[in-house]
Amino acid sequence: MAGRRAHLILALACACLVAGCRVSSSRAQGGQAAKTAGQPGADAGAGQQVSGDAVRIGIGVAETSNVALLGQEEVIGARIAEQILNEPPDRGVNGRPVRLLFQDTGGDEIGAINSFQALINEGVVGIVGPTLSQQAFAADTRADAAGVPVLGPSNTAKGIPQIGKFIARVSAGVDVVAPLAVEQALKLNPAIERVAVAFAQNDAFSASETKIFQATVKKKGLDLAIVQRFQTSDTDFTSQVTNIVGSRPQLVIVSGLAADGGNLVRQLRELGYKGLVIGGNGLNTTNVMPVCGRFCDGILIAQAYSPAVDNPMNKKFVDAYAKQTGRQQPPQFTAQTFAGVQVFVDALRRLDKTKRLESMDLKTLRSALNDTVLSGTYETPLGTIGFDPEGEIKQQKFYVAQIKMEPGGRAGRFELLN
Ligand code: 1QQ
Repeated sequence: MAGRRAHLILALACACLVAGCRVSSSRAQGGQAAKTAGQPGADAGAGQQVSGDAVRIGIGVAETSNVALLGQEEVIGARIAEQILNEPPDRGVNGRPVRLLFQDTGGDEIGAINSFQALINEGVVGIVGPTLSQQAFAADTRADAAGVPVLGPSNTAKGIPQIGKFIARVSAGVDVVAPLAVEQALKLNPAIERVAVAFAQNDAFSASETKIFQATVKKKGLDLAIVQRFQTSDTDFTSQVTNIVGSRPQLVIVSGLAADGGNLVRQLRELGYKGLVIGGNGLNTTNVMPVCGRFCDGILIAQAYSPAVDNPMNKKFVDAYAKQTGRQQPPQFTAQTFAGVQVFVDALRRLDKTKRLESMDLKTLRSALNDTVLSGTYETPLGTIGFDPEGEIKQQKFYVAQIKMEPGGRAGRFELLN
């Protein structure tokens, strides 16, 4: 025991020398600090000892910018996970506390790259992030090159797990989720024949999701009447909604992010469109409600999470979410980010039982953690999940929700239809 303690003290001293002893910080040094610290290379973490103190996991999501409409829900999920996973009986990783380091990516690729770089330089064992696929295609390659495992909490575009060996996701891809919304729309209105589609052409997720929507429309034998493009920075959709209404659709499908997508739906309704609307994953937040107000009512959105999932971890998660926010139903992005942190912590617990964490240098630990993550099965708020060898999530159940706005159009909720 004394020998082990001496080993821990030595390990902690080494970690302090290398990492500047910033274990007590919950916010990594980003921006300029990350740039001057240099880009982590393939030998990142080599020879760097894992300290006997907290295990650090990085959270690199959009806390600011328009994308924070989505990213803020992820921060809440991560914080709830940190709290629950540090409780008895497991108290973090078999008694060693788990500490999350947050790094705001903002809404673009540069922000995501800098934030990932900062987290890697701070010595995190793995990263949950970024918010957008558009950011993941840029930042994940850096983490992969440095041998740092990444779990994408909300990266649903085609090709994310294939970025590299260290990249996996807890966010099911557009190919499995998006078609469910079309099927639900056809249940609500079997007379649908003509469909209009709009998508943000400057966003990787939206471009990927619309391909799936368009293929589904054709597969169902429907008429793809018109395809309209926009930018996530657009606020005026007059030309697109005029063209859409002119094509006389009975269903409009929007793939964009919350601000642009919400505005497009509002302008579409203002122009008099009365048919069904499907919103893609970028509209999958109650933060879209202040954007489209009463016009959000009725939007169909496929879901990778249901608050009704019946397992002990989801019950704890839903309770903690209600206590922290006063709201009853955690949103999908909150649940997925919780699941990302949980997967890392569950995998670390298993790994630590076969090979003590402090016996490995950081590079070895990151690599062993990646292998352990991919080989496990996890009871999460998303249900039972696992991964294929490429890091694609294996998840059993998906859902479709419809937005119900209150009469004043100020507040609303997602009502699950299945
Ligand atoms: C992606 C997404 C976003 C809309 C989630 C926030 O699914 O970028 O892949």
